[in-house]
Amino acid sequence: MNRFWCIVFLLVPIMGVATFAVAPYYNIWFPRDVSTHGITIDNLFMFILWITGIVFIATEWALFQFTWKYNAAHNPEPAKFSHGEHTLEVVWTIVPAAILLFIAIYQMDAFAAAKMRKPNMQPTAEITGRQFNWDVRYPGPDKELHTLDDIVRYDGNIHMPMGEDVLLVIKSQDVLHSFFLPNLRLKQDVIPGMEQAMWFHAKDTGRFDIVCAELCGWGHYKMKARLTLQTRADFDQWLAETYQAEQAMTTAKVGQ
Ligand SMILES: [Cu+2]
Repeated sequence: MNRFWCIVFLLVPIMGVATFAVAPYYNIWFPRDVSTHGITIDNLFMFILWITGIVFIATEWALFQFTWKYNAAHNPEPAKFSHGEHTLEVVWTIVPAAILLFIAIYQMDAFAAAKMRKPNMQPTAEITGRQFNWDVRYPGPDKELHTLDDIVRYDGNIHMPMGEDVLLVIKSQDVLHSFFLPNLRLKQDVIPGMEQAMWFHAKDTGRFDIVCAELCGWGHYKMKARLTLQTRADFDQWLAETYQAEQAMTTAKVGQ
């Protein structure tokens, strides 16, 4: 192989690693983490990134070495084929298997905290995915869902309290969707006919993205919403005002 192509091959790992190294400085790395659980997910991601990064550099370096050393121009002797090295094959099968097994065990607690240790409380709200919107239903003054005083919003403006556990019931009205909150490091596939739970504990206020992470039809791209994290007092006030506005609208409609 021409030495020029050896250099081109070498550029792949160099550019690949450089992209990751500079990404945080160009603000193309993770979005700001605003959940108490987020750091666990980020650490797990970094841990796996380091393992795969080291393996990537080692294999790309070996590829470069072989293409450089054994290029045809400098090796007129034809290549000899052999059966291979049995011990080597055993090693490169067992080592990746052991690494995968280790990751599987190492991440168990993070998975359990995110998906299994559901907080024992009334749901803060119910989210319904449909083509193409995220509808949200909050309990009204009676604090219970699916009663006459529920507050239902279709405008994609979802409000939640920070500084406390939040429990969401999540479901789909039609097809598969995926409720993705990047700043809370949460993502849940939403399956028709199935009620699932999602929970988080936000540590900051602000407005954040909500997107659908499962291709769900022609309008998938516009299935985005905004999450507003507020203090408990602000959230209660917003909920009360929204409730009053809805009551006034209902009364006006009845009066017509
Ligand atoms: Cu979608």
